[in-house]
Amino acid sequence: MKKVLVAFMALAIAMTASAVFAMGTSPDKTSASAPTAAYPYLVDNFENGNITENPEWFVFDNIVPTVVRNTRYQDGDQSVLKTIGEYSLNLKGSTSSWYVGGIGCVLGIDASAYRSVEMDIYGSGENSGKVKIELYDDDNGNSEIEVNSAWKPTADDLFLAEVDVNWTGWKHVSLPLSEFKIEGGGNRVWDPNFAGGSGGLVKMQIISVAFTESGDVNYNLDNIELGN
Ligand SMILES: [Ca+2]
Ligand SMILES: [Ca+2]
Ligand SMILES: [Ca+2]
Ligand SMILES: [Ca+2]
Repeated sequence: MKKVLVAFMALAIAMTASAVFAMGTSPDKTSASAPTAAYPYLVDNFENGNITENPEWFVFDNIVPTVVRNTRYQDGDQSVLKTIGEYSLNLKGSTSSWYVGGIGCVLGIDASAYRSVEMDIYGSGENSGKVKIELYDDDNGNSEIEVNSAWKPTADDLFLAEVDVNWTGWKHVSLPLSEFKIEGGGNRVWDPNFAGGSGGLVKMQIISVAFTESGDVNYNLDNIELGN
């Protein structure tokens, strides 16, 4: 029995060592791709004026995403106003059953170094909407997220945070990953690296839900980033 335990511990140590080694040698291609970001990884600042490239966002259900000029959105935190550039993303939609719809993008990055999701949100008042941030961490090494009929991952982790947008104007929101809720059927550990053929942080989704069963959402997003 003792021998088995020792062998197991040796294996565990070897696995830990190889994981550390894999992390240490993984290429850091993320810092170069975010030249103007205040945080290490820029997902989107919408300055290219569209949601179809860098990154390409997919849209589902009843949310209407529109890249808009920020000249119409000047209220709120003045320090945020200095960072939003020319464009942001307006998300608008209606529902009769809470959920409106969402947007998402494929990332496929080793996100191990990041500790937070950062974004600027422009609220349109007390009932702007509930924003759900979803991060999908591949755990079965196939760079894909297999889901069940309730859209929950069956072999990978889903990390989830929510923000109630109940204000007017711009506000910076910082969401520590340590406070994200874990769902799905992965290993329940934030390990979005390329070990074992994993696709790392495979995708991000941003879902809109109304504050009332029958109602609208209306808010803007800008400078969506991963922070450390
Ligand atoms: Ca912008
Ligand atoms: Ca993983
Ligand atoms: Ca997977
Ligand atoms: Ca995981």
